[in-house]
Amino acid sequence: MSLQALEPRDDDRRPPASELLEIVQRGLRAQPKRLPSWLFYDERGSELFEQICEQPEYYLTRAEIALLETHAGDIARTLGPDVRLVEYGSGNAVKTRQLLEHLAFPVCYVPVEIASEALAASVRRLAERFPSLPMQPLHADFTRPLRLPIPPRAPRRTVIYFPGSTIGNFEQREAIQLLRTMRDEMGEAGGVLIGVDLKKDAARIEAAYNDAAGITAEFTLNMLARLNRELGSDFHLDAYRHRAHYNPLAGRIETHIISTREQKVRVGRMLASFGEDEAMLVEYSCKYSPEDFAAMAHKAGLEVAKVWVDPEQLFSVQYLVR
Ligand code: AVJ
Repeated sequence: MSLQALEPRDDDRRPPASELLEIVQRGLRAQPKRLPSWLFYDERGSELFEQICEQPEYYLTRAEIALLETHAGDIARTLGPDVRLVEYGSGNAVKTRQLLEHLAFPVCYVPVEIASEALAASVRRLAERFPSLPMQPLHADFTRPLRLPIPPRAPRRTVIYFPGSTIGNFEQREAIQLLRTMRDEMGEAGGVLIGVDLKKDAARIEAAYNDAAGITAEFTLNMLARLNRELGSDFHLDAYRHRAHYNPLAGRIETHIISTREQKVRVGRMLASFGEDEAMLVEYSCKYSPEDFAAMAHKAGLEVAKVWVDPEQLFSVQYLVR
């Protein structure tokens, strides 16, 4: 089973508890145990993720925002006028605003998000700043083929915006699959504007996923709190801990939940056993060299037209075309 094989679901199109139950039971039965990373993002988890972005060690968000700021003009010129901007995932307020501010005559903005509360919130925020920009929120799972709404006027191109290095949460095969889906959605003249975290000193990467304030650890363990709340399971939160290590061969952070003692957990009718120090995989965050990423994009039928990198070479924003 792969981490993303299980479709993300949200809080209102929440799978019937029985479906969530099945997903979790399957993950606990797997050897080694693993749960999909989208389970992090309930309301509390989304809140904690926003706090992660403000931690001094978590360089990703700051680096990406700085890149967008520094290269806003160049990025806007590269995309050209009359763009239909389709964002995968709920609009990150700051990044999306920055981008939209610099685009020439954007045709419309289409946020694609499976959590309808987050979707509505991001549209509300952006509508204040861009009152005359048509918005066509799409309540959907972007890992599946979309039915994009008919734009209010013909765009010169459709640009898929996928910031935040969320692509890193997908294993190679799934990432290629997702890039292929984007290629299909954007059409012949379209492009993909994507945030990609770069390979770098392992200590720097590990620190980003082990912040001193312990926010990431809380974010990780919130997954178990969520399951207790939604499934009535009885994970003992104080008998598990967060562990995030960089695997240099695979080029990714591997986040596990570690059982600190031998214990059992009841999840529905299932009784699962954890050994002392047993690790359950909950997230990959893949890091790429520019060459790695270009090769992967190529496998999806996309070429890198332009890359923007900060002076410290922490992060990249890349523009992909057919
Ligand atoms: C939202 C997937 C980009 O992998 O860096 C942050 C999620 N997990 N800290 C990432 C996350 C732990 C984040 N992404």
